[in-house]
Amino acid sequence: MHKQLKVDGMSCQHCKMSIETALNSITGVQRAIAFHEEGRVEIDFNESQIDLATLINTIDDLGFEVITDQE
Ligand SMILES: [Cu+2]
Repeated sequence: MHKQLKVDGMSCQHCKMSIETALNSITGVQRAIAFHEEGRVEIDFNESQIDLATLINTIDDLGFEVITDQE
């Protein structure tokens, strides 16, 4: 499944890397890319291994805010 999330609070390359590192270390995440200048995170993941709420919580726990869940 592919999801695009709007994420507030990413200000630099470090923010981008911390989100990408955290998401890509989760079992079931195939690929996560953060675009800090656009405030956007793209995630490809296997729904049978991980759910979207967990991925959103992971981003929130890093101190960023997920604004919308675009279907
Ligand atoms: Cu930063």
